[in-house]
Amino acid sequence: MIIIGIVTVYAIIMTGLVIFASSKEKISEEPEIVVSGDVIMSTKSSRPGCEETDRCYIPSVFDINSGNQVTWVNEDSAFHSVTSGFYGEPSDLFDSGHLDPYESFTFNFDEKGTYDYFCTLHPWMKGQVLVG
Ligand SMILES: [Cu+2]
Repeated sequence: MIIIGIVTVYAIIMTGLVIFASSKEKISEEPEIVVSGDVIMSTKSSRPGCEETDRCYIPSVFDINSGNQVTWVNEDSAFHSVTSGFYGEPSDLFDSGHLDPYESFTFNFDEKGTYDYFCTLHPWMKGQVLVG
């Protein structure tokens, strides 16, 4: 009886250690998932309110020289898009489609100008790329 008890306790401890070790592994892998980008779709941008603090797309205005590209990364847990134009009036220059969490989208800007964009899912999300 005592032996069975000891074996059971040992099994429970080992199971706990395995779970602990695998959870630690996941934490150490996390930074590799994060893609670096120029503009971030922030957490909580899927709810209205981020526009009040200018934290839907961060930064909401991005300056580049013509011929360069911009990469957007969705760091939120919800879908987002990067779509040229304004909500209800897309300009058809670029459209990322729905970006999954940690998915990114890159577009090359060859001509100077001001490029407005928005998220097709969240009308309050707006940004601009200024190409000089
Ligand atoms: Cu969105």
